[in-house]
Amino acid sequence: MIIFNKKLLVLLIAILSLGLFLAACGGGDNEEETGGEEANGGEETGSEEGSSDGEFEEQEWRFVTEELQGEVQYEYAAEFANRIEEKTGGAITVEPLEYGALGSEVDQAQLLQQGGVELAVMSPGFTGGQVQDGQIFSLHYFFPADPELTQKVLTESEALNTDLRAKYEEHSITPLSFWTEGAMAWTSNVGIESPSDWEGLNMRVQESPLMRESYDAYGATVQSLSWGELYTALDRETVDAQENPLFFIESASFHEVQDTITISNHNNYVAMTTVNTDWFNQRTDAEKQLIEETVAEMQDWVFEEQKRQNEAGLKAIEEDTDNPTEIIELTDEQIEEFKSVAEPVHEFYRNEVEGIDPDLFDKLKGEIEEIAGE
Ligand code: 6CS
Repeated sequence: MIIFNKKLLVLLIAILSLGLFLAACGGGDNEEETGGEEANGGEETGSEEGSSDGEFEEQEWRFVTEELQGEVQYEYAAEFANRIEEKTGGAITVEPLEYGALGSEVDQAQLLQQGGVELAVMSPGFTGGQVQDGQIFSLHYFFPADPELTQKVLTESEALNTDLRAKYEEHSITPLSFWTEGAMAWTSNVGIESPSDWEGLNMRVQESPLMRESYDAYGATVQSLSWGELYTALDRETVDAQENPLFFIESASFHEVQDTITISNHNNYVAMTTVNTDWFNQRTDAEKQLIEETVAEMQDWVFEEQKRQNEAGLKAIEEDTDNPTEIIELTDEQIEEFKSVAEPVHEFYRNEVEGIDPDLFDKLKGEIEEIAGE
């Protein structure tokens, strides 16, 4: 009797131990709850935990920018990272990367296209040779001079957010939004006040054939460079002039090696929030919605950020007595003179440049007229 009881006790202990062991190993049910590997586009997360309600798998995205910490693009990526982390309870983290971490602007664009990074802030000027229609942002006096109206066009335009987006997607780049970093100004040592002042100047441009055309019309020669090489080129006078928003002229110290800044209102700087197309298409519906909704919310945020930075940039240049810079504001008559040279380039672009979609041009022109005339 006693022997039987002992055997029973040993058996019970064995059954209990097995139960405890299975409970400790039991990951099968959890996997079903979190959606497993498949819901994460096939990526190993290294963890089964997600957001507090299990909606998002743990993952990390890399967000490369063309600017340094403190500048508009980098601060945009940092703000996007904060919002994503907060909305997903820390399940998704985003690493903002500054210019240079992964090469030049052209290298970064290629990296996004190959899926080496998930997100990038990209200036259309660096893929102008690939996505011909993206060159539309290089036309002078085409978008409204007022950055607020330009931001409205960039946010609302169907020609840009649907038609141009599709053109970029043929090259594995999905632009989720277009936004301005503010009005661009020209810097030089000669003081540009009329188109003829450009004659003989060597202008720095990005990788866009149309930028060449715009400056060629004024009589300048052009040279493509990454902005990281521009300070030295201006200092050594291998390049004579460049264009950028005021915050960037100040933070890259271009005003130190240039005598004048012309407030020309010829164009607003445009940047795009982009994602690798395949990567984005593989996201879950909840992830896509999270990204799109955050990008949409940030249109107003980035507009205020560039405004603040451009105002501070101008003030810093004016107060930099060690590096005095003459600031020339073009009069309405002077602007009309520039327009008379720049506007024929719009038609040349529409009708002559290979690979340009004239319908996209016409549609965007109509949308601009509608918004500017409101
Ligand atoms: O001039 C450029 O190329 C740089 N300018 C700005 C405002 N942002 C990044 C870009 O690479």
